[in-house]
Amino acid sequence: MLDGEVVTTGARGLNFGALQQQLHPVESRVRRLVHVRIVLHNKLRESTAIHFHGLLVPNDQDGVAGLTQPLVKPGTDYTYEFTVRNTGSHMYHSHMNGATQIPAGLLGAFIVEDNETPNVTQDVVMVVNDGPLGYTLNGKGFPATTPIVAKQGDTIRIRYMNEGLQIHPMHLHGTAQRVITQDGFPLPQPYSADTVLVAPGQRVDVLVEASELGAWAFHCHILTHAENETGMFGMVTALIVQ
Ligand SMILES: [Cu+2]
Repeated sequence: MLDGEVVTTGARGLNFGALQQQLHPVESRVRRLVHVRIVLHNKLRESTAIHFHGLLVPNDQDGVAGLTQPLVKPGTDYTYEFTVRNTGSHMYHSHMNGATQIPAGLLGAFIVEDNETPNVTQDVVMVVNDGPLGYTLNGKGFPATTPIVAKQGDTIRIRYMNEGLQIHPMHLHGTAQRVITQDGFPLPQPYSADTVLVAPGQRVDVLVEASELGAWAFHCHILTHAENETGMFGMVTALIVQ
């Protein structure tokens, strides 16, 4: 387990959380053509770097330690600077010892708003992850996960982001999920499904109409990530329609 922290701060409300305090993703929302400057302060006991996953950046800002930049050593700082060019649901995460650092929480959502965003009542990021914290949704396993609470008739956008090492088919009971974008690209033909597969590195955006009253189970359907002999755990939450 990592026991340090990475804190970065930048313009436009970008705040990357301290690892120990914030093992849930921090969300940053910006618009296209905004210029961002992000300073990584490495307070870990090992080297790190930040990759902006899905964003179009100059090569030397791509954050790949050992290829596009030196490792950011413990106790040192590193500054990233680029203009945000493409819209969509993107992510940022470590690109150094990633299989350990990313499941431990060195990650977040980096959402670039688009002018054609569908009108929704709620816009929810759901980071799915697996690693030292177990099987998690936004850094928590059931029953500590946060349910989505909606009023009947609401439309909810859910932005799945898989930061883990395994695939996770996310199954919602009671109503369909309308798949509208993948990896920030609008689908030419949106489609409906009740189980949406999210592979490592992928972002998949869906719209859900809260049409049916009740507390609906919402979980990964690889059931070893969700249920055992004592009940539900891990990648389980609920959609509560009131
Ligand atoms: Cu799963």
